[in-house]
Amino acid sequence: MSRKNQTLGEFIIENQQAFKYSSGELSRLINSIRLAAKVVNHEVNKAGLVDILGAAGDTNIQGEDQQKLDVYANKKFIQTLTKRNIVCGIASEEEDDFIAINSQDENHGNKYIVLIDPLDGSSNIDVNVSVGTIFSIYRRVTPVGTAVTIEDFLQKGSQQVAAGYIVYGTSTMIVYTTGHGVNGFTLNPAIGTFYLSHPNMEFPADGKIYSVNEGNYIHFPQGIKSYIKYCQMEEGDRPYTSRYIGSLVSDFHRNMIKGGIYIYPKSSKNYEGKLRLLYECNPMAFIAEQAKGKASDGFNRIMDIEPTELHQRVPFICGSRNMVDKAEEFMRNARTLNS
Ligand code: AHM
Ligand code: MG
Repeated sequence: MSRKNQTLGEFIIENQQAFKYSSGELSRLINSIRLAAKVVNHEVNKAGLVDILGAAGDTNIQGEDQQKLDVYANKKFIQTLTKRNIVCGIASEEEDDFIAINSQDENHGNKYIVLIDPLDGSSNIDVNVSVGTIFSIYRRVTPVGTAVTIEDFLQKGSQQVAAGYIVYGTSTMIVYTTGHGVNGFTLNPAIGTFYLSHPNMEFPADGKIYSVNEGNYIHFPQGIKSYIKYCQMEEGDRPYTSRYIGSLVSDFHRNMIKGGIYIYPKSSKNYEGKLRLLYECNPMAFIAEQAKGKASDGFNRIMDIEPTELHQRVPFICGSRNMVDKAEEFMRNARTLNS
């Protein structure tokens, strides 16, 4: 039974039994994410005060500049999960390859792997705009006690056991699901405790917000262009409001609370889209579906896509169910016209 003001620690313990494979391992894993989140939160919050801003000089596998805080958050999450010996493998948006943990130790019995985007929306850090962490948890498919392989990471989103995000916004929140709805916890920074503030979060079935980088409009597929025009049309409850932070976690979080749709389509500039299936789209899709929303690539359910590589990108349309249905309708109609 969840109740407001319950701490995240209490909630994890009380809800452990609801999880069908419950052995405490998943609870320990979520606990360590909670711990790392607090440390990263502390660092993000003082970002404006100390000289840790600016590109670290490295580029990640996608050829993008890494900000120093990305590097820090990446290190913190990996360290926390590795040192506490809870998972058997980690893949991070900031690492070229997955990390096998305890691969030398034949006796290790860890079942879970974690995929993480340690600090998403990082171009927003040095302008004091909210950023987020996204995580996704699976049971390994290879035998326990052996070293994890790429197969363990290339699972469909529908196989996720848990997923969540941390939003470092006006307040810091952890929002996550283990497949039994979505709950949100807000950090009380004075005492470093997360409290259940948003039990059973749900996307309204309809919404009035659309979130898309319209600067790329001319490069979008016809279906998306037509849907954007539909959002802007004076009819019924339209025009909708346009809101785009450029931080997936924050845009998603607002849309889940108020009702809305987030779109990052493929374009003639980014042929596959920009967002990563494993680190960004699958976890957000799991949360969306658990919150009665929907996530699609325009034609297919995100969580049914068979991953082929760790850093794979896909088009992403996610949010209030009726809005995503409508956007898909425009995509289908445009495809019919073009064929
Ligand atoms: P990142 O993983 O490099 O931070 O990029 C992901 C971010 C999302 O949070 C955000 O919605 C999107 O990229 C914004 O992209 P754009 O600036 O092209 O609109
Ligand atoms: Mg990202």
